[in-house]
Amino acid sequence: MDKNKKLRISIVMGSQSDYKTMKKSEKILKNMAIPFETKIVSAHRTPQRLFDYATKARKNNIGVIIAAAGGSAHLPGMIAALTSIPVLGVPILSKKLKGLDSLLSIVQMPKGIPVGTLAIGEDGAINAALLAASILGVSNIKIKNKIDSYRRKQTISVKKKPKN
Ligand code: RP5
Repeated sequence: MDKNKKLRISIVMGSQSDYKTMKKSEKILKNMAIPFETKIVSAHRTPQRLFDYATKARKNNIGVIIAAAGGSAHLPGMIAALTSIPVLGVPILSKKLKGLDSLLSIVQMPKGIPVGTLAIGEDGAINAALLAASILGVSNIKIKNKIDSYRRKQTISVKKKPKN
């Protein structure tokens, strides 16, 4: 890692088909002008790409990894096994089991190699981006301020009474 360079967030997903969900992570980070990259890396279809990606992530100034996968979703856990950069897992809404398979695969990591797991689908993608930004915000005041501002706007947007 180059100490003079700002840390980026890496969004990685198992398939092109995950991108419609993971665009939601990108949107949050774009709106906050937080630097990120987006990649497709499949744990079972491109294992060598997975190894290269995870082992070079720190050198590539990645501060947090958002890893999305569906079905037997081993991508986040495999990345976490290869790097100590924090990994946030997003379970993709799968066709057959509605993402329950993805959720359980990601959340049930055995002790020793943690993966922070978010909600299934788009809510998870949005929250993963917000959480990744919050993590970088611990040591980056500009990012912390962006998160605070996002929350203030969200609070203001909630009406006191429901509309008819
Ligand atoms: C996983 O298999 C991917 O993360 C994706 O959610 C799921 C289905 O992949 P495709 O068949 O759409 O490529 O590896």
